[in-house]
Amino acid sequence: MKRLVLTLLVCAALCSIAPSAMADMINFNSSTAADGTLTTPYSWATVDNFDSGRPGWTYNGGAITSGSDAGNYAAPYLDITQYYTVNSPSLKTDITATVFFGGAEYNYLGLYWGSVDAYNTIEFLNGTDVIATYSGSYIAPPANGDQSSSATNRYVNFLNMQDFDGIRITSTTPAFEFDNLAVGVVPVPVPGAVLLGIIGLGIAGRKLRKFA
Ligand SMILES: [Ca+2]
Ligand SMILES: [Ca+2]
Repeated sequence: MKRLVLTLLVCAALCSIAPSAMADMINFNSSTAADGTLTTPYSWATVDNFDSGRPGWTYNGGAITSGSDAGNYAAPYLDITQYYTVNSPSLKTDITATVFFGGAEYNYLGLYWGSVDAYNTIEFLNGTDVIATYSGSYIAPPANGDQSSSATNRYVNFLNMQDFDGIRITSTTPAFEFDNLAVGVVPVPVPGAVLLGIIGLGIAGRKLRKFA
């Protein structure tokens, strides 16, 4: 009985850790979309592929394009579909663009980030507050903008972020290109399932000790 009480206390402590208190996490996992591009591996995320069935978010400052134009924009590696570009002079885009996700708050963002450059930056916004900033050189050092390297053309996932409702994309030199922008809320484990798992481990441990 003492052991069960202890187990319940441990579970209560674990279950009380809010996702927002966890350190943010970045990974480069991806799946392949029907159009052949790298996209989010998470089925619970909503994706804008800049081609069809778009979610209707609010974009300002950049432009949708496809293909490449030297010195202005370059398609993410092997991406023959439409994507979004920021600071591409021939398209008259701004140095900075914003995306707002319809008023909802999320803690996950993913994007197929093409030709990552040291001068590319993503800021996570909540209203007018900047809650996190990541540079290209942090994500894919040395972030030299190589247009065909898998190191500088990768799907990037930001998980368990502080809640955000928009992002600001900056590229002080051409350009910041991305496709398959995704947002979502990271699912949290169901406390009951966690409790059952811990109790199950305890029972299994007792059985193993009996045979030891
Ligand atoms: Ca696309
Ligand atoms: Ca680039």
